Amino acid sequence: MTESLINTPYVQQLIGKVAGVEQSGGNQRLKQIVARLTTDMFRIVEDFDVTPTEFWTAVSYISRLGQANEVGLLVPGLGIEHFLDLLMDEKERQAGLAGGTPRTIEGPLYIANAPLAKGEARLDQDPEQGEVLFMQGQVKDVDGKPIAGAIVDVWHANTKGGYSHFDPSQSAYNLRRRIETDAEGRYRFRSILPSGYGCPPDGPTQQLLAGLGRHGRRPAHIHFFVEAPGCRKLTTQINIAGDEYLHDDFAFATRDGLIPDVVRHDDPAEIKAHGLNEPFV
Ligand code: MBD
Ligand code: FE
Repeated sequence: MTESLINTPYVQQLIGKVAGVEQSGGNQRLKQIVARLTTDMFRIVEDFDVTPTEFWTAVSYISRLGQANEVGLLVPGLGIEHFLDLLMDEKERQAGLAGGTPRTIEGPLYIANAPLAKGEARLDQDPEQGEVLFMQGQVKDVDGKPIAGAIVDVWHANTKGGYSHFDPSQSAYNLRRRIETDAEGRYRFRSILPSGYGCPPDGPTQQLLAGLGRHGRRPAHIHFFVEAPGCRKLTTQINIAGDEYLHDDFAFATRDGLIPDVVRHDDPAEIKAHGLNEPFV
């Protein structure tokens, strides 16, 4: 086994130059991270004896990932978003701030500024037939006190697993709303039951996953941000029980406490009695 080139004075100096270590300008933290990143990249090339062909294949892959706007899609597939959640859980635990609804990843498909409603909303605005879904809940602080005026920002896919603003067949903000909780901290919405998401089959994310022998599927889920003045922001999701990918999510977002019971009603009159029957205008 030959000595690593990385430890030679010349390569150490090279890494320092790459990261601007001796330059007075710039950002110290950025320099530290770039130096580490450079070292780790050099290490991979050396340890795996990466050939120039392999190297340029990787460069081309990263370019295509960006061109396809799939960087934010590969990231959860590599488990990094979930790992950030684990780190934040641990930090909160150490600070004595644990408790409440578990967090889970945001993903790449959030759009800000969805229509704002008070207390309740209907999310489905396109003429799509789907199983009618009602969800209701109460926003409480970690001591169990209801929070009036909290914002529940909810977004989810349609019955084909597509999200408005990314799927051109849907109208703007379809299946996306912000709901302000009422005096008792309650919110309620009507929508359609989403289907699971699948990575674009011809895209670079799916290509890498296939190379790992993995699929790019997510179980049916609904995303939430919950925010209130003076409180930490909660980013979470619920999963729809019964989905075949419930515990086999390519983005690793399924967590205990985020799989509510889904109660099915067959009688249309009973569904109608839940209200929110007016189509969105
Ligand atoms: C999604 O709908 C999603 O929530 C994540 C995390 C990744 C891809 C699609
Ligand atoms: Fe999603």
